[in-house]
Amino acid sequence: MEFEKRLERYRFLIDTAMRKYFENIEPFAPALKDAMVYAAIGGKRLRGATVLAVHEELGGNVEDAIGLSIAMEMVHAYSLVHDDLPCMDNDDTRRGKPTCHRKYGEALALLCGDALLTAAFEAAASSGNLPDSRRLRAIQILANAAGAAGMVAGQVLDLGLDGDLADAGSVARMYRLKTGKLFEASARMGAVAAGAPDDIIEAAGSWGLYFGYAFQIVDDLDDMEAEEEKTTLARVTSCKEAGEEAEKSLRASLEALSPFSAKPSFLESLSSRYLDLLSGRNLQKSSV
Ligand code: GRG
Repeated sequence: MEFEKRLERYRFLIDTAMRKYFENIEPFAPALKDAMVYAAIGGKRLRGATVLAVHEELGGNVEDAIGLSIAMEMVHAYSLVHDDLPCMDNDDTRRGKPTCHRKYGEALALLCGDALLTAAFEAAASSGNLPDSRRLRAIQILANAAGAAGMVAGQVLDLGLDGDLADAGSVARMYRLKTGKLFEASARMGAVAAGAPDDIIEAAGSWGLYFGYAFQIVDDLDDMEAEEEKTTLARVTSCKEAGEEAEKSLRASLEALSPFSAKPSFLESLSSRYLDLLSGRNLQKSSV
């Protein structure tokens, strides 16, 4: 199946499973439930789709990995809600609509992020017909990548709370933690859920880290004018060098797939799409 059709199918499966999860939340605090749906429904679903695609390409059944996939998207949604708060990036819009705190107020947005983060682990632990050992390993991967060894550490560095981002190396490290780690975890979780051998799990993770790093650079290049005060690789070096760095990383992501006997076509296509974006042949990010 071609890339667009697969991504559309994964998005549908993720949105359906996510809505089902939210329908079953006890109605103790309807405003919280509303905010969670508002924050978590939408987006490109690239991380959740990566979980499903890797799982499926390694012979797994998507139904068994859907809980892990929505867990990944809930963690991502929580990170966006908190990232947008006045104490962090103080953004007014997200996914083409007012940010969660603009719509629901700061306190409820903060709690919505907390609830999405915890919901993620409930979803990961509960659904699908996976052997417990695989599920447990996937949950460990998610927790590790989301927390102090991954995304949260990256956010601390990005906010300048632990030293300067004065050189390209420190910005690159921050990008890998903040954005790369969730893509790495997505690919690893899909492989773990499918019962893949360690070299394939590592190869999938390596693709994710290279891809996620490039994804962040491309996103920053897109937002250069909108986010004038942010420290980005392009500002520490130049747009040209940042673009070259993203291209190098995308090519490395493709090479990382060599241990797979049948190349995972979804991951290959995703890397290729971003190479196209960079080369200016297809500048519409929304088309990915
Ligand atoms: C608050 C703990 C905490 C972490 C926040 C990832 C992150 C860390 C913040 C996001 C800031 C941001 C906008 C970074 C640019 C790259 C990026 C991760 C964009 C958002 O991801 P997409 O484009 O979003 O996949 P959609 O809306 O499509 O899901």
